[in-house]
Amino acid sequence: MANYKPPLIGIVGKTNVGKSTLFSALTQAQVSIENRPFTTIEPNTGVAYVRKRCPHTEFRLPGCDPRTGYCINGTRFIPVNLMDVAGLIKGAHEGRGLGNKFMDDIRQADAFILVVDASGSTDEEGNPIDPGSRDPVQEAQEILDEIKLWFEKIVARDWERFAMSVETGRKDPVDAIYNKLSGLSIKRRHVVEALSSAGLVSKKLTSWTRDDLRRFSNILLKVSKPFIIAANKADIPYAEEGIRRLREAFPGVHVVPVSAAAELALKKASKQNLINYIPGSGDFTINEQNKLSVTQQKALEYIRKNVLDKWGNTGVQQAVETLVFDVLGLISVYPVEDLGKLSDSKGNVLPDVYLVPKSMTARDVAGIIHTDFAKRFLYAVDAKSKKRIGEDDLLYDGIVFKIVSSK
Ligand SMILES: Nc1nc2c(ncn2[C@@H]2O[C@H](COP(=O)(O)OP(=O)(O)OP(=O)(O)O)[C@@H](O)[C@H]2O)c(=O)[nH]1
Ligand SMILES: [Mg+2]
Repeated sequence: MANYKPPLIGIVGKTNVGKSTLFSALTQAQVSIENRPFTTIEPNTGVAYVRKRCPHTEFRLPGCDPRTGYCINGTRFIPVNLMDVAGLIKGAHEGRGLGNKFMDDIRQADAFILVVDASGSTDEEGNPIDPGSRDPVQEAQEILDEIKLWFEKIVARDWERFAMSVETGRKDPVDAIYNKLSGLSIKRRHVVEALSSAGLVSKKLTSWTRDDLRRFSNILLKVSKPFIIAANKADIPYAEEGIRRLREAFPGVHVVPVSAAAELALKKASKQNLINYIPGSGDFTINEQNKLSVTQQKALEYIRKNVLDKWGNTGVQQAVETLVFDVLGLISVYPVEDLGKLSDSKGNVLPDVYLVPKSMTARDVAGIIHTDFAKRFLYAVDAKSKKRIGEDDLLYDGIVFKIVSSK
Protein backbone atom coordinates (compact mmCIF):
# COMPACT_ATOMS: atom_id res chain seq x y z
CA MET A 1 0.00 0.00 0.00
CA ALA A 2 1.29 3.42 -0.90
CA ASN A 3 1.72 5.53 2.23
CA TYR A 4 2.70 8.87 0.79
CA LYS A 5 0.57 11.87 1.72
CA PRO A 6 1.62 15.41 0.79
CA PRO A 7 2.20 17.68 3.80
CA LEU A 8 -0.91 19.44 5.11
CA ILE A 9 -0.53 23.15 5.75
CA GLY A 10 -3.08 24.97 7.89
CA ILE A 11 -3.85 28.66 7.38
CA VAL A 12 -4.65 30.24 10.74
CA GLY A 13 -5.02 33.75 12.08
CA LYS A 14 -7.39 36.38 13.40
CA THR A 15 -10.64 36.83 11.56
CA ASN A 16 -10.72 39.16 8.51
CA VAL A 17 -6.95 39.32 7.90
CA GLY A 18 -6.86 37.66 4.45
CA LYS A 19 -6.64 33.91 5.12
CA SER A 20 -9.17 32.98 2.43
CA THR A 21 -7.60 35.44 -0.02
CA LEU A 22 -4.26 33.68 0.51
CA PHE A 23 -5.94 30.28 0.15
CA SER A 24 -7.67 31.31 -3.07
CA ALA A 25 -4.48 32.84 -4.51
CA LEU A 26 -2.65 29.56 -3.88
CA THR A 27 -5.27 27.03 -4.93
CA GLN A 28 -7.25 28.98 -7.56
CA ALA A 29 -10.36 27.86 -5.70
CA GLN A 30 -13.23 30.34 -5.52
CA VAL A 31 -14.11 30.94 -1.87
CA SER A 32 -15.93 33.65 0.07
CA ILE A 33 -13.80 36.73 0.71
CA GLU A 34 -15.31 39.76 2.43
CA ASN A 35 -14.18 42.69 4.52
CA ARG A 36 -15.99 41.64 7.71
CA PRO A 37 -15.33 39.17 10.54
CA PHE A 38 -16.20 35.47 10.30
CA THR A 39 -16.83 35.16 6.58
CA THR A 40 -15.39 31.64 6.57
CA ILE A 41 -17.04 29.11 8.87
CA GLU A 42 -16.63 25.71 7.24
CA PRO A 43 -13.03 24.86 6.29
CA ASN A 44 -11.82 25.14 2.68
CA THR A 45 -9.42 22.47 1.45
CA GLY A 46 -7.33 22.57 -1.69
CA VAL A 47 -4.01 21.90 -3.34
CA ALA A 48 -1.12 24.36 -3.64
CA TYR A 49 2.24 23.74 -5.28
CA VAL A 50 5.88 24.25 -4.34
CA ARG A 51 8.48 24.65 -7.08
CA LYS A 52 11.71 22.72 -7.77
CA ARG A 53 13.92 22.41 -10.81
CA CYS A 54 12.76 19.12 -12.38
CA PRO A 55 15.51 16.48 -12.63
CA HIS A 56 14.49 15.77 -16.26
CA THR A 57 16.43 18.94 -17.20
CA GLU A 58 19.61 17.79 -15.44
CA PHE A 59 19.39 14.40 -17.17
CA ARG A 60 18.79 16.18 -20.50
CA LEU A 61 15.47 14.46 -21.12
CA PRO A 62 12.87 16.19 -23.30
CA GLY A 63 10.18 16.10 -20.60
CA CYS A 64 8.44 14.12 -17.89
CA ASP A 65 5.02 12.65 -17.01
CA PRO A 66 3.94 13.80 -13.54
CA ARG A 67 1.15 11.72 -12.02
CA THR A 68 0.29 14.60 -9.67
CA GLY A 69 1.26 18.24 -10.03
CA TYR A 70 2.83 19.41 -13.29
CA CYS A 71 6.02 20.56 -14.96
CA ILE A 72 6.42 23.78 -16.99
CA ASN A 73 9.67 24.71 -18.74
CA GLY A 74 11.69 22.51 -16.40
CA THR A 75 10.04 23.74 -13.20
CA ARG A 76 8.24 21.00 -11.33
CA PHE A 77 5.17 22.03 -9.34
CA ILE A 78 4.83 19.63 -6.42
CA PRO A 79 1.46 19.33 -4.59
CA VAL A 80 0.94 20.22 -0.94
CA ASN A 81 -2.45 20.19 0.80
CA LEU A 82 -3.83 23.41 2.15
CA MET A 83 -6.63 24.14 4.59
CA ASP A 84 -8.26 27.49 5.33
CA VAL A 85 -10.40 27.67 8.45
CA ALA A 86 -12.52 30.14 10.37
CA GLY A 87 -10.69 33.00 12.08
CA LEU A 88 -9.82 33.30 15.74
CA ILE A 89 -10.19 36.17 18.12
CA LYS A 90 -8.71 36.57 21.60
CA GLY A 91 -10.62 34.49 24.12
CA ALA A 92 -11.55 31.81 21.55
CA HIS A 93 -10.63 29.13 24.11
CA GLU A 94 -13.39 30.56 26.33
CA GLY A 95 -15.84 30.37 23.43
CA ARG A 96 -15.54 33.96 22.13
CA GLY A 97 -16.15 34.52 18.42
CA LEU A 98 -16.58 31.08 16.91
CA GLY A 99 -14.62 29.57 19.81
CA ASN A 100 -11.76 27.30 18.84
CA LYS A 101 -13.73 24.35 17.60
CA PHE A 102 -12.33 25.07 14.17
CA MET A 103 -8.80 24.47 15.49
CA ASP A 104 -10.05 20.90 15.60
CA ASP A 105 -10.68 21.13 11.85
CA ILE A 106 -7.02 21.81 11.38
CA ARG A 107 -5.52 19.56 14.04
CA GLN A 108 -3.99 17.22 11.45
CA ALA A 109 -1.88 20.00 9.92
CA ASP A 110 1.88 19.40 9.73
CA ALA A 111 2.61 23.12 9.88
CA PHE A 112 0.84 26.48 9.98
CA ILE A 113 0.89 29.70 8.07
CA LEU A 114 -0.06 32.34 10.63
CA VAL A 115 -1.63 35.17 8.64
CA VAL A 116 -1.29 38.55 10.36
CA ASP A 117 -2.68 41.89 9.21
CA ALA A 118 0.69 43.68 9.12
CA SER A 119 -0.98 46.96 8.14
CA GLY A 120 -2.95 47.08 11.39
CA SER A 121 -6.24 47.78 9.62
CA THR A 122 -8.51 45.37 11.51
CA ASP A 123 -9.35 45.68 15.20
CA GLU A 124 -9.24 42.98 17.88
CA GLU A 125 -12.56 41.59 16.68
CA GLY A 126 -11.73 41.74 12.98
CA ASN A 127 -13.67 44.92 12.12
CA PRO A 128 -12.12 47.25 9.51
CA ILE A 129 -10.31 50.28 10.99
CA ASP A 130 -7.76 52.84 9.75
CA PRO A 131 -4.38 51.31 8.80
CA GLY A 132 -1.80 51.62 11.54
CA SER A 133 -4.40 51.55 14.34
CA ARG A 134 -3.71 48.03 15.54
CA ASP A 135 -0.45 46.40 16.59
CA PRO A 136 0.33 43.30 14.45
CA VAL A 137 2.71 41.97 17.12
CA GLN A 138 -0.09 41.90 19.65
CA GLU A 139 -2.35 40.24 17.08
CA ALA A 140 0.21 37.49 16.36
CA GLN A 141 0.85 36.92 20.06
CA GLU A 142 -2.84 36.60 20.85
CA ILE A 143 -3.34 33.98 18.17
CA LEU A 144 -0.24 32.04 19.25
CA ASP A 145 -1.53 32.08 22.83
CA GLU A 146 -4.91 30.79 21.72
CA ILE A 147 -3.28 27.93 19.80
CA LYS A 148 -1.13 27.09 22.82
CA LEU A 149 -4.17 26.92 25.11
CA TRP A 150 -6.08 24.78 22.61
CA PHE A 151 -3.17 22.36 22.28
CA GLU A 152 -2.63 22.15 26.03
CA LYS A 153 -6.27 21.34 26.57
CA ILE A 154 -6.02 18.37 24.19
CA VAL A 155 -2.76 17.10 25.68
CA ALA A 156 -4.06 17.41 29.25
CA ARG A 157 -7.48 15.91 28.52
CA ASP A 158 -8.15 13.07 30.96
CA TRP A 159 -4.47 13.02 31.95
CA GLU A 160 -4.78 11.42 35.40
CA ARG A 161 -6.73 8.44 34.18
CA PHE A 162 -4.41 8.12 31.20
CA ALA A 163 -1.23 8.28 33.34
CA MET A 164 -2.64 5.68 35.71
CA SER A 165 -3.52 3.29 32.89
CA VAL A 166 0.00 3.60 31.45
CA GLU A 167 1.47 2.73 34.81
CA THR A 168 -0.80 -0.15 35.73
CA GLY A 169 -0.59 -1.53 32.19
CA ARG A 170 3.22 -1.12 32.17
CA LYS A 171 2.94 0.54 28.78
CA ASP A 172 5.76 2.40 27.10
CA PRO A 173 5.07 6.10 27.88
CA VAL A 174 6.29 7.31 24.46
CA ASP A 175 4.00 4.93 22.59
CA ALA A 176 1.13 5.68 24.95
CA ILE A 177 1.42 9.48 24.52
CA TYR A 178 1.88 9.06 20.79
CA ASN A 179 -1.32 7.00 20.58
CA LYS A 180 -3.23 9.35 22.88
CA LEU A 181 -2.43 12.26 20.57
CA SER A 182 -2.86 10.42 17.27
CA GLY A 183 -5.64 12.83 16.28
CA LEU A 184 -3.08 15.65 16.20
CA SER A 185 -1.01 13.94 13.52
CA ILE A 186 2.13 14.05 15.66
CA LYS A 187 5.15 11.88 14.87
CA ARG A 188 6.68 9.55 17.44
CA ARG A 189 9.98 11.43 17.17
CA HIS A 190 8.18 14.63 18.24
CA VAL A 191 7.07 12.96 21.49
CA VAL A 192 10.62 11.72 22.13
CA GLU A 193 12.06 15.17 21.50
CA ALA A 194 9.51 16.98 23.66
CA LEU A 195 9.97 14.56 26.61
CA SER A 196 13.70 15.06 26.47
CA SER A 197 13.63 18.86 26.09
CA ALA A 198 11.13 19.13 28.93
CA GLY A 199 13.39 16.99 31.15
CA LEU A 200 10.61 14.46 31.69
CA VAL A 201 12.12 11.29 30.24
CA SER A 202 12.40 9.47 33.55
CA LYS A 203 9.58 11.07 35.50
CA LYS A 204 6.55 8.83 36.03
CA LEU A 205 3.52 10.17 34.16
CA THR A 206 1.44 9.98 37.36
CA SER A 207 3.88 12.37 39.09
CA TRP A 208 3.72 15.09 36.46
CA THR A 209 2.63 18.45 37.85
CA ARG A 210 0.42 20.94 35.97
CA ASP A 211 3.60 22.80 35.19
CA ASP A 212 5.26 19.69 33.73
CA LEU A 213 2.22 19.11 31.56
CA ARG A 214 2.19 22.70 30.33
CA ARG A 215 5.93 22.68 29.58
CA PHE A 216 5.68 19.39 27.72
CA SER A 217 2.65 20.58 25.74
CA ASN A 218 4.33 23.86 24.72
CA ILE A 219 7.47 22.11 23.52
CA LEU A 220 5.48 19.43 21.71
CA LEU A 221 3.49 22.13 19.90
CA LYS A 222 6.68 23.89 18.91
CA VAL A 223 8.38 20.79 17.48
CA SER A 224 5.32 19.18 15.89
CA LYS A 225 3.53 22.20 14.40
CA PRO A 226 6.13 24.70 13.16
CA PHE A 227 4.88 27.92 11.58
CA ILE A 228 5.81 31.01 9.65
CA ILE A 229 4.20 34.42 9.76
CA ALA A 230 2.64 35.69 6.53
CA ALA A 231 2.70 39.46 7.11
CA ASN A 232 -0.29 40.20 4.90
CA LYS A 233 -1.57 43.45 3.35
CA ALA A 234 2.07 44.38 2.70
CA ASP A 235 0.77 46.64 -0.11
CA ILE A 236 -0.59 49.10 2.47
CA PRO A 237 2.24 51.52 3.42
CA TYR A 238 1.65 51.08 7.17
CA ALA A 239 2.67 47.42 6.81
CA GLU A 240 6.33 48.37 6.49
CA GLU A 241 6.52 49.33 10.14
CA GLY A 242 4.39 46.32 11.11
CA ILE A 243 6.75 43.92 9.35
CA ARG A 244 9.78 45.48 11.01
CA ARG A 245 8.11 45.10 14.41
CA LEU A 246 7.06 41.49 13.73
CA ARG A 247 10.62 40.56 12.78
CA GLU A 248 11.93 42.19 15.94
CA ALA A 249 9.34 40.53 18.19
CA PHE A 250 9.70 36.99 16.74
CA PRO A 251 13.42 36.61 16.01
CA GLY A 252 13.46 32.84 15.35
CA VAL A 253 10.40 32.93 13.08
CA HIS A 254 10.33 33.56 9.31
CA VAL A 255 8.24 36.67 8.67
CA VAL A 256 7.33 36.80 4.97
CA PRO A 257 5.86 40.05 3.56
CA VAL A 258 2.74 39.02 1.63
CA SER A 259 0.05 40.67 -0.42
CA ALA A 260 -2.50 37.94 -0.95
CA ALA A 261 -4.89 40.32 -2.68
CA ALA A 262 -2.18 41.32 -5.18
CA GLU A 263 -1.37 37.70 -6.01
CA LEU A 264 -5.05 36.88 -6.45
CA ALA A 265 -5.52 39.87 -8.78
CA LEU A 266 -2.43 38.99 -10.84
CA LYS A 267 -3.53 35.37 -11.22
CA LYS A 268 -7.01 36.44 -12.30
CA ALA A 269 -5.62 38.91 -14.86
CA SER A 270 -3.25 36.25 -16.12
CA LYS A 271 -6.09 33.73 -16.47
CA GLN A 272 -8.01 36.25 -18.56
CA ASN A 273 -4.92 36.63 -20.71
CA LEU A 274 -4.66 40.33 -19.87
CA ILE A 275 -1.13 39.90 -18.52
CA ASN A 276 1.69 37.38 -18.47
CA TYR A 277 2.54 36.52 -14.91
CA ILE A 278 4.43 33.54 -13.50
CA PRO A 279 3.45 32.96 -9.85
CA GLY A 280 6.30 33.85 -7.52
CA SER A 281 8.02 36.16 -9.99
CA GLY A 282 8.81 39.83 -9.47
CA ASP A 283 7.10 41.28 -12.52
CA PHE A 284 4.43 40.81 -15.19
CA THR A 285 3.97 42.02 -18.73
CA ILE A 286 0.79 43.50 -20.16
CA ASN A 287 -0.45 41.74 -23.28
CA GLU A 288 -2.53 44.47 -24.87
CA GLN A 289 -2.67 47.78 -23.07
CA ASN A 290 -5.88 48.83 -24.84
CA LYS A 291 -7.76 45.76 -23.58
CA LEU A 292 -7.44 46.95 -19.99
CA SER A 293 -10.04 49.16 -18.36
CA VAL A 294 -8.84 52.25 -16.49
CA THR A 295 -9.61 50.54 -13.17
CA GLN A 296 -7.59 47.48 -14.20
CA GLN A 297 -4.67 49.64 -15.28
CA LYS A 298 -4.72 51.48 -11.97
CA ALA A 299 -4.88 48.23 -10.01
CA LEU A 300 -1.88 46.83 -11.87
CA GLU A 301 0.10 50.05 -11.37
CA TYR A 302 -0.75 49.92 -7.65
CA ILE A 303 0.51 46.34 -7.41
CA ARG A 304 3.71 47.10 -9.27
CA LYS A 305 4.51 50.12 -7.12
CA ASN A 306 3.37 48.91 -3.68
CA VAL A 307 4.17 45.21 -3.90
CA LEU A 308 6.53 44.05 -6.65
CA ASP A 309 8.92 47.03 -6.71
CA LYS A 310 8.84 47.31 -2.95
CA TRP A 311 9.05 43.70 -1.75
CA GLY A 312 10.31 41.88 -4.85
CA ASN A 313 7.21 39.68 -5.20
CA THR A 314 3.76 39.12 -3.67
CA GLY A 315 5.29 36.71 -1.13
CA VAL A 316 2.47 34.18 -1.56
CA GLN A 317 4.50 31.45 -3.26
CA GLN A 318 7.50 32.35 -1.08
CA ALA A 319 5.49 31.87 2.13
CA VAL A 320 4.56 28.27 1.28
CA GLU A 321 8.03 27.40 0.01
CA THR A 322 9.72 28.89 3.09
CA LEU A 323 7.47 26.75 5.26
CA VAL A 324 7.93 23.52 3.28
CA PHE A 325 11.64 23.75 2.49
CA ASP A 326 13.22 25.94 5.20
CA VAL A 327 11.02 25.28 8.22
CA LEU A 328 9.79 21.71 7.70
CA GLY A 329 13.08 20.92 5.95
CA LEU A 330 11.45 18.70 3.33
CA ILE A 331 13.37 17.51 0.27
CA SER A 332 12.03 16.23 -3.04
CA VAL A 333 12.85 12.65 -4.01
CA TYR A 334 11.96 10.84 -7.25
CA PRO A 335 11.63 7.03 -7.09
CA VAL A 336 11.79 5.23 -10.46
CA GLU A 337 11.87 1.61 -11.60
CA ASP A 338 13.97 1.96 -14.73
CA LEU A 339 17.30 3.68 -14.05
CA GLY A 340 18.02 4.11 -17.77
CA LYS A 341 14.75 5.77 -18.79
CA LEU A 342 14.07 7.25 -15.33
CA SER A 343 10.59 5.80 -15.62
CA ASP A 344 8.12 3.47 -13.98
CA SER A 345 7.45 0.04 -15.48
CA LYS A 346 5.02 1.58 -18.01
CA GLY A 347 7.56 4.07 -19.34
CA ASN A 348 6.22 7.18 -17.57
CA VAL A 349 9.21 9.45 -16.99
CA LEU A 350 9.70 10.68 -13.40
CA PRO A 351 6.01 10.06 -12.58
CA ASP A 352 6.29 10.54 -8.82
CA VAL A 353 7.92 13.02 -6.51
CA TYR A 354 7.65 12.89 -2.75
CA LEU A 355 8.35 15.56 -0.18
CA VAL A 356 10.09 13.90 2.79
CA PRO A 357 12.08 15.07 5.84
CA LYS A 358 15.80 15.27 5.08
CA SER A 359 16.49 13.29 8.26
CA MET A 360 14.91 10.16 6.76
CA THR A 361 17.01 7.16 5.79
CA ALA A 362 16.61 5.34 2.49
CA ARG A 363 14.66 2.59 4.27
CA ASP A 364 12.32 5.12 5.92
CA VAL A 365 11.61 6.66 2.54
CA ALA A 366 11.02 3.21 1.05
CA GLY A 367 8.38 2.67 3.77
CA ILE A 368 6.66 5.92 2.80
CA ILE A 369 6.47 4.83 -0.82
CA HIS A 370 5.22 1.36 0.00
CA THR A 371 4.87 -0.57 3.28
CA ASP A 372 6.32 -3.72 1.71
CA PHE A 373 9.30 -1.81 0.42
CA ALA A 374 10.59 -1.07 3.93
CA LYS A 375 10.30 -4.70 4.99
CA ARG A 376 11.97 -6.12 1.89
CA PHE A 377 14.44 -3.26 1.36
CA LEU A 378 17.88 -4.46 0.19
CA TYR A 379 19.44 -1.25 -1.11
CA ALA A 380 18.74 1.65 -3.44
CA VAL A 381 20.66 2.94 -6.46
CA ASP A 382 21.30 6.60 -7.24
CA ALA A 383 20.43 7.24 -10.92
CA LYS A 384 23.10 9.93 -11.28
CA SER A 385 26.16 8.37 -9.64
CA LYS A 386 24.91 4.78 -10.13
CA LYS A 387 26.14 4.18 -6.59
CA ARG A 388 24.42 2.01 -4.03
CA ILE A 389 22.53 3.66 -1.19
CA GLY A 390 22.43 1.65 2.03
CA GLU A 391 19.37 1.41 4.27
CA ASP A 392 20.76 3.89 6.82
CA ASP A 393 21.97 6.42 4.25
CA LEU A 394 20.17 9.72 3.84
CA LEU A 395 18.82 10.89 0.50
CA TYR A 396 19.44 14.35 -0.97
CA ASP A 397 17.17 16.93 -2.54
CA GLY A 398 16.32 16.12 -6.15
CA ILE A 399 17.62 12.54 -6.00
CA VAL A 400 16.33 10.08 -8.62
CA PHE A 401 16.71 6.55 -7.33
CA LYS A 402 15.55 2.98 -7.63
CA ILE A 403 14.75 0.79 -4.64
CA VAL A 404 15.87 -2.81 -4.88
CA SER A 405 13.92 -5.19 -2.63
CA SER A 406 13.85 -8.91 -2.04
CA LYS A 407 11.08 -10.82 -3.76
N1 LIG B 1 -5.07 45.65 0.95
C1 LIG B 1 -5.17 44.33 1.07
N2 LIG B 1 -6.33 43.76 1.42
C2 LIG B 1 -6.37 42.41 1.52
C3 LIG B 1 -5.23 41.60 1.28
N3 LIG B 1 -5.57 40.29 1.46
C4 LIG B 1 -6.87 40.29 1.81
N4 LIG B 1 -7.35 41.56 1.84
C5 LIG B 1 -8.75 41.96 2.15
O1 LIG B 1 -9.06 41.60 3.48
C6 LIG B 1 -10.47 41.28 3.62
C7 LIG B 1 -10.63 39.95 4.31
O2 LIG B 1 -10.19 38.91 3.46
P1 LIG B 1 -10.53 37.36 3.72
O3 LIG B 1 -9.64 36.58 2.85
O4 LIG B 1 -11.99 37.12 3.61
O5 LIG B 1 -10.10 37.22 5.25
P2 LIG B 1 -10.20 35.93 6.22
O6 LIG B 1 -9.03 35.99 7.13
O7 LIG B 1 -10.42 34.69 5.46
O8 LIG B 1 -11.51 36.33 7.05
P3 LIG B 1 -12.57 35.37 7.84
O9 LIG B 1 -12.87 34.16 7.04
O10 LIG B 1 -13.78 36.26 7.94
O11 LIG B 1 -11.97 35.09 9.18
C8 LIG B 1 -11.01 41.32 2.20
O12 LIG B 1 -11.63 42.57 2.00
C9 LIG B 1 -9.78 41.20 1.32
O13 LIG B 1 -9.92 41.76 0.04
C10 LIG B 1 -4.01 42.25 0.90
O14 LIG B 1 -2.97 41.63 0.63
N5 LIG B 1 -4.04 43.60 0.81
MG1 LIG C 1 -11.95 33.39 5.44
